Amino acid sequence: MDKDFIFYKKKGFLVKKKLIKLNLVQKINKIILKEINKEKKSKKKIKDQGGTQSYNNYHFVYTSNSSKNKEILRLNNPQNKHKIFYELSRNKKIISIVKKLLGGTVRFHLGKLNFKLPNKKKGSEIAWHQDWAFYPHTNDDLLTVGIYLEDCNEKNGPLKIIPESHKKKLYSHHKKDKFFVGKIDTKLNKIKTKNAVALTGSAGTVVFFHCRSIHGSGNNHMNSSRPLILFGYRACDAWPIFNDGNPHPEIDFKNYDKNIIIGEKTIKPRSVNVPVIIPLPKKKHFVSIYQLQKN
Ligand SMILES: O=C(O)CCC(=O)C(=O)O
Repeated sequence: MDKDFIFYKKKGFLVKKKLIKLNLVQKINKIILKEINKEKKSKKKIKDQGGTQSYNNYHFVYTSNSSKNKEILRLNNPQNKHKIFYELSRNKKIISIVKKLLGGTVRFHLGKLNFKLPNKKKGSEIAWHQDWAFYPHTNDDLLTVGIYLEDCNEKNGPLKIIPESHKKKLYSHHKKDKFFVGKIDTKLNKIKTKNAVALTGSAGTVVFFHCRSIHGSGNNHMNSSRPLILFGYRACDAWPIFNDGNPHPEIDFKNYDKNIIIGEKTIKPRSVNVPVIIPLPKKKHFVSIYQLQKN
């Protein structure tokens, strides 16, 4: 059997160093710089945005709604913003690995570009969580791909993952069993976070992790941001049982199927005995994990 597949199944993650060529990464970084400068100069009033994803739906997430000292934390749905991101989300090298890890079919699920600003610009820590808690499906053949656009070492706030945690339970992401807060109380649950592995790598390194792997990231102690593109993929027969704001069959069936990259349309979900906790109620509508986890 393929060694990447064996490693991923055992550990719940996989790192492929320099999978994306540096000249493509540099091209992407130039586009990001241009888009960010344009956005920062724009006089448009910032307001919380959410909702479902249509083809040209994307938005920037800011540290604050006020026009003073605001910094961009994230670009949501970069694949809808510029074709370079769309093409990256369909990159052959990435998709061939995703196909292998998901068992043969691939449907695009979600995209985001997290900047992880330096500490002094209020860059955010991401608390320990399992992505599965945010979007339960009928089976757990879902994964996230992370693409580093700059070199990332221990000091830049790399993604950290607890090996083999994808095989264990789904932890509560609710606060005192009341509101969904999108993070695990690791002390209460006696989770050994010191066993976490930092997924570091130079620009162009691509990491893959299972939707049930416990992960998070710390502060960025360097002076520049740590841009990381995250793309989510799911097997074609993994049916969302909750509308997470990404392409959803009950919202736009055609768009849901347009996101198939490898495989056939189906209305026959594969149901597996997976742990599910519905991520509701929420105290209010949060536009990003940053606000949600602060709650
Ligand atoms: O940007 C990061 O370091 C991690 C982000 C993450 O886990 C998420 O957005 O769900």
